[in-house]
Amino acid sequence: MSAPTLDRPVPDETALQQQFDATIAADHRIEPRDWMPEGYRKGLIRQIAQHAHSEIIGMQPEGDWLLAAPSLRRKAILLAKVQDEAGHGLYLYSAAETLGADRADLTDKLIERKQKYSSIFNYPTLTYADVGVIGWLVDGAAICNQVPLCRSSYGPYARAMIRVCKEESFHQRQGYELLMTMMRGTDAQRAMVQDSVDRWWWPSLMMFGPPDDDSPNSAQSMAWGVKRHTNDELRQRFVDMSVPQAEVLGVTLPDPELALDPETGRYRFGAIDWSEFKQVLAGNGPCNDERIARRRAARDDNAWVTEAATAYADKHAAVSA
Ligand code: FAQ
Repeated sequence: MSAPTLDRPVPDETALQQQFDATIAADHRIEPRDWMPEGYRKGLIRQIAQHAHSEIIGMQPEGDWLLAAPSLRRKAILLAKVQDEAGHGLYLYSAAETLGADRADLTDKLIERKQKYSSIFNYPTLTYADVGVIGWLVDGAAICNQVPLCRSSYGPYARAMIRVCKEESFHQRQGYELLMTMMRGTDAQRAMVQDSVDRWWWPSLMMFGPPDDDSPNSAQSMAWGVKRHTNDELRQRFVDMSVPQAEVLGVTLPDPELALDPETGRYRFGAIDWSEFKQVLAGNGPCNDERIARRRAARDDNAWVTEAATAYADKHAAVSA
């Protein structure tokens, strides 16, 4: 009698694909141990890496105000927010690693401009009102975009989004509270808030990505359950959410065409300048060079820390072997 074998038959690619399709159709999660099509893996690494890079580069515009915050309280709030963004970047890089990506390699691709980060972080923070407006509009847009990603089909990404969204909701409220305080202040402070809203409104709308008819990744990403809504759907949701908040704040959104459509109950808005978006993506925004240069310096100047930690870990491994 032959010995029992523990080997299980290896399913063929067609069976694996069918299993993957069935998991997606049932709205269950794909986990790192599961087979997945190469396009799904690559597409996720692309999106998660760009998201992680956005969080890390996104520390810079607000970080510029850490040494010039107007009070100890504002400094403590800002410091906590910027640290949260670093944490979000780390969860996201970890999620990308579960797909086989290497974090150092992703950082190199960012610095070599082979991978993107959100267009919004290529604009300068000129006044402290910008800190409030980033919290209100940029975190607000990020939440709108990311709450549906908590139901994304890839387990580690979806789970990371739950905590990220909770923290970003807090960021959005602190930004709005800062703006409320400034709006109750002097005429100069109110003017500062209005000027900031004027500069950040349109770039915030661009955060949602190109219009649906010019979004090469959307259809496949939605079929795989990575994205749950199109770019234009989420942009509209953000506009509908922000207009009443602007009214309560007492600021004017810089769009003369913004008007409630009584039939749909949604706000119509003016045309977005997609040529500006394309310029920023091509590396020609106001701060692209500065953002990348600072990230490059952080990698190069701190390389000795990685080397020392690696040497220490190797030494310990050798001793315990
Ligand atoms: N900026 O085909 P689609 C934050 C690229 S986190 C730059 O529509 P997709 C937190 C896109 O990658 C903000 N590039 O692409 C925070 C693609 O290029 P590729 C980041 C953009 O992926 C707050 C090409 O254009 N959030 O703010 C942008 O289906 C405050 C064609 O586009 C996320 O990443 C853009 N705005 O849809 C931190 C959320 N839009 O990759 C600090 C997750 C598009 O083929 C302070 N990501 N592109 O070379 C997503 O939901 C999606 O990736 C979209 C784009 C919606 C961004």
